[in-house]
Amino acid sequence: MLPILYSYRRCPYAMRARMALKYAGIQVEHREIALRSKPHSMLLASPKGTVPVLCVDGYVVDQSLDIMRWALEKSDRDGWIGVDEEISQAWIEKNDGPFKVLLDQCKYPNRFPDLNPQDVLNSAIELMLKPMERALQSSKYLMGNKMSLVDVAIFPFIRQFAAVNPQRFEGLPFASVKAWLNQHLESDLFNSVMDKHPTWLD
Ligand SMILES: N[C@@H](CCC(=O)N[C@@H](CS)C(=O)NCC(=O)O)C(=O)O
Repeated sequence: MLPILYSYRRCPYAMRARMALKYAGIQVEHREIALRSKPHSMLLASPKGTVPVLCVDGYVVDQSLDIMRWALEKSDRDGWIGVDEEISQAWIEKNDGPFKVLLDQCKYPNRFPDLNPQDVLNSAIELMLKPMERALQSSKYLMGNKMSLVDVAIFPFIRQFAAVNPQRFEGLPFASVKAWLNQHLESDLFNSVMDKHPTWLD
């Protein structure tokens, strides 16, 4: 029986999990969910109710990074996990923690009427975009000249950040980040995990 992946096409956490599974050559039964009406079978497996959720051989992996690592342990032909653990962790924690908070504040300014959108943007730039630009000026990827788990884990969030206001993003002085983002956006790997699936019904 194939592992089951509960996923949501536009969720950045699900995207990184799907990319790692695809890269590792792991076939899954894809169950596309509607966030407003989550399937009972998914909530039974993982009551916290977030995607992605991978159900495999009677156990459940319900954090996107754990799904990535699970996949890479099975197969990692280009060495996505052979990078410094501490530095990788620092990038990913910054992305998933404070940058994700700022990303949501950029995406939904109406939910944060007390915040000044320009201050939010500046904070996101200082926290993430500037350090990324510095790293990507000296190497093609965040952890060196080879793609790693870190690039794939962070890319879907930078994609969302750019999409909040594409014109504004284009105007930012981060040529290396833009080239890195475009490379991922145009990659076969990314495009192969963006197929549309009908919504799964239990
Ligand atoms: N820490 C989780 C976060 C996953 C997450 O927050 N996914 C969002 C979609 S992007 C979700 O399922 N939210 C539940 C909801 O909106 O009801 C992970 O890394 O897998």
